[in-house]
Amino acid sequence: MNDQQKQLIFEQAKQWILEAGERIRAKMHEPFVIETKSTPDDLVTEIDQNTEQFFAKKIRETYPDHRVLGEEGFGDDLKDLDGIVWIVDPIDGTMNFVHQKQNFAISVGIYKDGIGEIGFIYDVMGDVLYQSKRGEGAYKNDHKLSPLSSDIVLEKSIVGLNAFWATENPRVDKRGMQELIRKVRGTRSYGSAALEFAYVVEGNMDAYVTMRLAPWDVAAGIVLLSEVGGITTKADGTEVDMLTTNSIIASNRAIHREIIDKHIELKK
Ligand code: 2AM
Ligand code: CA
Ligand code: CA
Repeated sequence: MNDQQKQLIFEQAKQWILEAGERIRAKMHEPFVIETKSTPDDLVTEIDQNTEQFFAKKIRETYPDHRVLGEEGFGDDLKDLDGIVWIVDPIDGTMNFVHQKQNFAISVGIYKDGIGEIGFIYDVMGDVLYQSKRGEGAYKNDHKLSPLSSDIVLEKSIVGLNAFWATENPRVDKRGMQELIRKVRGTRSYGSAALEFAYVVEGNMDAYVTMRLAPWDVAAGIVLLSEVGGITTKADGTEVDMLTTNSIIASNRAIHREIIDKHIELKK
């Protein structure tokens, strides 16, 4: 992908994302079918499915050699990340979409040979598009975001985390998480991993800590965050694997190591 091709793909993706957002806003106040997936709280609506189909169709028609990794199963069954792969979450924050009709996002990351080249997170109801190309910075709509401050300590940080991880759970020791909650200035939980990433990118939060996310939850956010000097790893500090689920610490570099070393004790 040379710079010109990257720019064309970027502009095309942006157009589809804005169009998909428009379609979601138009349909969301009419009745829609809600189903559950793995658990009674794991929701999917026909709008999630229609939106992913919209992207899969556009991508396949326009770029037959690109592949799609999507949450709702309309993409390809990927065994590797060779070539150009669009990693799409049509609605991130479906529970918010159903219950609140806000605080959900479209997340699109475009990777080449496993490297994140383009990242978009679109806050559909806020009409805010976070956008980035690798090496060219991150933007909130047309406003270029500043590099994250290096002058920050955990005691004065705001950290995004789901309260579930501070209760007894199979993945992480709850006491470490409780100490983290007590140490930081404040915690937040927005219910959309993509938006939590976006808030770290714009410096509204200093870290986002969670124990289980899928590739489509993080693909765009990782690209955006690295463009402001932030870092995303698994909760043990190792590299995120974009073909499977991961624990995630997405954070300002100044506090990343301290969160991992002092507060995260993974089980098994
Ligand atoms: P979703 O709305 O696309 O399902 C909620 O805290 C965040 O976690 C949302 O971004 C949600 O994405 C994601 N999420 C919910 N269930 C998940 C699961 N079983 N595995 C990975 N991510 C999940
Ligand atoms: Ca998601
Ligand atoms: Ca989703």
